[in-house]
Amino acid sequence: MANDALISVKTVQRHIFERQRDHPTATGEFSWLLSGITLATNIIAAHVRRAGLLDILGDTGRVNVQGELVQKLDDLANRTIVECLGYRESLGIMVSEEDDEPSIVKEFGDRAKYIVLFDPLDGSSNIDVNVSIGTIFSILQKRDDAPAGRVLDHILQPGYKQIAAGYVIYSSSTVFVYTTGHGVHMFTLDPAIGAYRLSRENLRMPETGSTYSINEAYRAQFPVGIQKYLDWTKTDKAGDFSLRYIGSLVADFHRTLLRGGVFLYPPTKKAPGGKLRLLYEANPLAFIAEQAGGAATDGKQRILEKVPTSLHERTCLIIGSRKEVDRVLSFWKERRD
Ligand code: AFP
Repeated sequence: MANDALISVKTVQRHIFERQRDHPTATGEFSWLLSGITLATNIIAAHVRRAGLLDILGDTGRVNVQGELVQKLDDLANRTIVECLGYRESLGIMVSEEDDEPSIVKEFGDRAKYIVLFDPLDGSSNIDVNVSIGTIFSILQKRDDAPAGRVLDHILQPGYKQIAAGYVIYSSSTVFVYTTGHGVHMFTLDPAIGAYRLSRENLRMPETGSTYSINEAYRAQFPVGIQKYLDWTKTDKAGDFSLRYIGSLVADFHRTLLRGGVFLYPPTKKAPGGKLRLLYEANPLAFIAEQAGGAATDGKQRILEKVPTSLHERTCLIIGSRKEVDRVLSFWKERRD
């Protein structure tokens, strides 16, 4: 029994390494970069677990580029990721949701060819109240057709160009989910050995689901079509729909990935173009959703086809089970006002 348990240990590092063997031209640099992300999130998880015991709750007093008060844990997570990735040879640029400007780690060269974009701690307003939070990341490769010095040309690529994306949710357990475009794989941090162990390979999102996730307090500000969808979820025809909203995108998405249903952040009067960040939130989660058989749109176009025009661009987001996303769109198309 004890031996069986040992034999079944498949860590995220081993998984990445085995996948790399399917690509004979792979140099291992990309795997090394991904392992930097798992190391950083492992460190962040350790701090999150002890947050109430250390002086890391509350805010730093600083306001970030998004106009939000930076929480101490936001800051710590940001610095941890920068520290763990910064010295990896294959990394050229890091872009954090927390920082105004991208940080150029080194000039692009044969080895430094990757760009990592991340939201170090998603759901900051939940930190101090012990509700699930997460880290989201997206990896791009430098463009061959753009001059190395034109940093933004390399960063502002549509989401379908991502070569990997993933997230970690710090919750009842710490879970790591990633894709490199060959399915979605899920790992759970085993605190006893400090490593992420495989929980589910080739995860599929249910085609449909009866949970909708939205901040319904903004209802009066939503387009009429979205309000009509919300009305429909409460009818006999819809059946037994449930509303679940955590307010940390990672957590709301993770539930949707496993159970099906739909997450919506439509336009509001306050944020007519949507609230969520295209590069650090919508793109990586859209990549994962599609790889798991789900869908993601801003209401007009597939998220992965949006061409970003600025670093901190925001977007509307409807993401989840394909059939439920289509249903929302059919309501919204009828009444866009
Ligand atoms: P915070 O990081 O400020 O908590 O924002 C979290 C978030 O970007 C995303 O994780 C949530 O889905 C969304 O905002 C919640 O927004 P509302 O508070 O407007 O519902």
